[in-house]
Amino acid sequence: MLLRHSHTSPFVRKVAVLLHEVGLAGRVTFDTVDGWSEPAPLTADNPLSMVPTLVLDDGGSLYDSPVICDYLDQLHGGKRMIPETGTARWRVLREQALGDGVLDNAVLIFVELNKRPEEKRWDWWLQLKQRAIERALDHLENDAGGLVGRIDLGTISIAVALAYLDLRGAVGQWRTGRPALATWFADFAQRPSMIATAPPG
Ligand SMILES: N[C@@H](CCC(=O)N[C@@H](CS)C(=O)NCC(=O)O)C(=O)O
Repeated sequence: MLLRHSHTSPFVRKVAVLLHEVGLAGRVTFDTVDGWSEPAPLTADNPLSMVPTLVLDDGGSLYDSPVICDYLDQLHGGKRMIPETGTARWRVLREQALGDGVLDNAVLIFVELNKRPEEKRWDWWLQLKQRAIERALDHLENDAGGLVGRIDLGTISIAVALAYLDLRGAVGQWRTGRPALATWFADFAQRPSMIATAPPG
């Protein structure tokens, strides 16, 4: 399998952490692309020109990151990263949605601050996105006890989202006032899967 990726994409990192956790990292080769420049090999596999995009051995492709993670989770014989049934399944999928939602908002903030000309910056939009992230973080602080000791797609998604906030500084000091979440993340960030997938530099 070939993963079309970029080094800083947090959605790619979610897939990469899962690959390490389930022991499939050696099955995937990586092709570095810039989705923003719409390269032909990427748009051929994913008309949305987004990473991650997974190219399968039969030439087919899968996107986006939740679909790729679901596919990969069915390729190994170990403990499922997405529980198959019950309340645990819906908790994990909801946590993935929350982590991905934080990332969607953080990426939009990054675009507003780094790609849009400064004179066209829209403060109302920026603050709307920042408030969504702040509310998600407050929710996670209240729920942090339920994250402890778990390795699944829910906790992976949340950890990757928090790491991206550190990388881009989308909402400043997110740890302030959220000690339980900060402590949980400090521990999760030490996992070999997180260390192996850290963005360069
Ligand atoms: N929902 C998608 C989001 C992926 C995404 O936003 N990827 C960004 C990089 S972080 C991208 O490829 N952007 C290029 C573009 O929008 O043209 C997923 O979960 O995979």
